[in-house]
Amino acid sequence: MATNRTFTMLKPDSIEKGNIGAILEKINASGFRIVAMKMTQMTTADAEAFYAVHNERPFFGELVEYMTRGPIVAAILEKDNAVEDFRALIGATNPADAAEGTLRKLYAASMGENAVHGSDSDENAQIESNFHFSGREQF
Ligand code: FUP
Repeated sequence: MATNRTFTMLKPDSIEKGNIGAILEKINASGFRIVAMKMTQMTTADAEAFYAVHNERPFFGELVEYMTRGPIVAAILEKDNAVEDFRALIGATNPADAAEGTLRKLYAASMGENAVHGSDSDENAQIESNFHFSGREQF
């Protein structure tokens, strides 16, 4: 059964370009409620663990370097059908393939620096939320 929560990160390029406000506005305007949010910086070990599923891929080193080079904004979002609807809002992994109006079409420079993360399943939404929000921060 689909849950009503997903997890997102505004990636370092979004923070560097000053796009936090614009992206959060789109997220809110699309009907998502922010239930937890923080700015943080991932360590190399954090990024390697978060993206462990990709650790055999040729782009893994660049992905870890990118995700650790500056702060990110991590958030838990709530909406009916959150995972699927948020994936639709962010658009394809490669911004060149992303639909008009999607966050990656609007704000991402390339597949390697694609502005926003969105969980791809309810199970991963829970795992990723727990990864970034634990203890007193658990919502
Ligand atoms: P997505 O679910 O759309 O964020 O994409 P993936 O989980 O497949 O990939 C995670 C991240 O790895 C992407 F955001 C960008 C990076 N990546 C590449 O740099 N090259 C690729 O070929 C695939 C992914």
